[in-house]
Amino acid sequence: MIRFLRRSDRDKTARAVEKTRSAWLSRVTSIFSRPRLSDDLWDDLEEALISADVGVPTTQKLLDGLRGQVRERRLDDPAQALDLLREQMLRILDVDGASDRLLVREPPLVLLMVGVNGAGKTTSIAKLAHAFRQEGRSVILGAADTFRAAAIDQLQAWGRRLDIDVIAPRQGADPAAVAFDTLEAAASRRADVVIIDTAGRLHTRKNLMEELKKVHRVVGRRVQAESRKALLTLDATTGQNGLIQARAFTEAIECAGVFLAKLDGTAKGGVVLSIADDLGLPVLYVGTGEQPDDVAVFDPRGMVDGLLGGPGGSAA
Ligand SMILES: Nc1nc2c(ncn2[C@@H]2O[C@H](COP(=O)(O)OP(=O)(O)OP(=O)(O)O)[C@@H](O)[C@H]2O)c(=O)[nH]1
Ligand SMILES: [Mg+2]
Repeated sequence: MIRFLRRSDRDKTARAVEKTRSAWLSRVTSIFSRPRLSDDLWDDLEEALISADVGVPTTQKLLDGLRGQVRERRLDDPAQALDLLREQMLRILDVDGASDRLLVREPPLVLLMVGVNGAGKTTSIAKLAHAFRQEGRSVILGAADTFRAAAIDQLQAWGRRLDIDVIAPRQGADPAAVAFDTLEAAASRRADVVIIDTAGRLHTRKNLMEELKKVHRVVGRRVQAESRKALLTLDATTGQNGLIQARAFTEAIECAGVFLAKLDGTAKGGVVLSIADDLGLPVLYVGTGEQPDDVAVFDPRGMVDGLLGGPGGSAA
């Protein structure tokens, strides 16, 4: 089995939630530095979690788990409760089999990038391509966003900048045809990784979602199931709204995991917990800026440390 991008980036993941941390940490610190556990403390924690876009169901789950353990172990020390919160968050983020989602028996790994308009698909593809290349893999990109000429140009510009081949649509080609051409080219060049860009689409546009399924089927006919993965790109700054859109995508096609873009730009990084818990999808990568290096292989512990401060002590 081959694992692409082996090393998870603990520090980089932690730094990606810097904005959330700075908006949040003083609040969490003051909650957990109180002398004892009280109803007030739970209420304030609930509010703090929701303000960071953890979402109501996931917040409830965290609080219920936490209170249960505090009762069971007869704890009264808020610092111990903070450690338990850390554990609960880790448990939620460790989605079953997350680290195996991108294992393939033999190359190529074929990624189909999907998501709503402007989520960050094309930029994230460039980042992944760059990271795969740095690991010594050959990469080929398919510009299956045939709606806008500018979209093809955008991917081609990345290709030139990073020295990566981009398969562009022939005159009048539809997205499925581009996907097909890209896979042909990948086979003849023996590429290790293929990434197919798609047009952003609102989850409510039925015909566009049907088109996406068609692209997915075309890939499915040429690539065995275990080697093709759809990655859902979500814009972290859209918080809980993004989740509603995400659900429509996961219902249309099976997604292996999430590329959470623009985590650097939001104080609502708690949304990662909802993605794991509500969608049941692992966050595999996070976007940390607009440059090719601004990507981290998601590390759950880095995320929790980033949100709550390092382990075994105060949140400060
Ligand atoms: N700060 C920050 N900006 C990002 C990140 N990822 C993408 N962007 C920016 O978000 C904007 C949209 O990115 P695109 O990659 O074009 O998004 P897209 O999903 O391909 O958009 P469509 O093709 O129009 O659907 C661009 O300005 C990117 O530079 C990120 O991780 N951090
Ligand atoms: Mg795009």
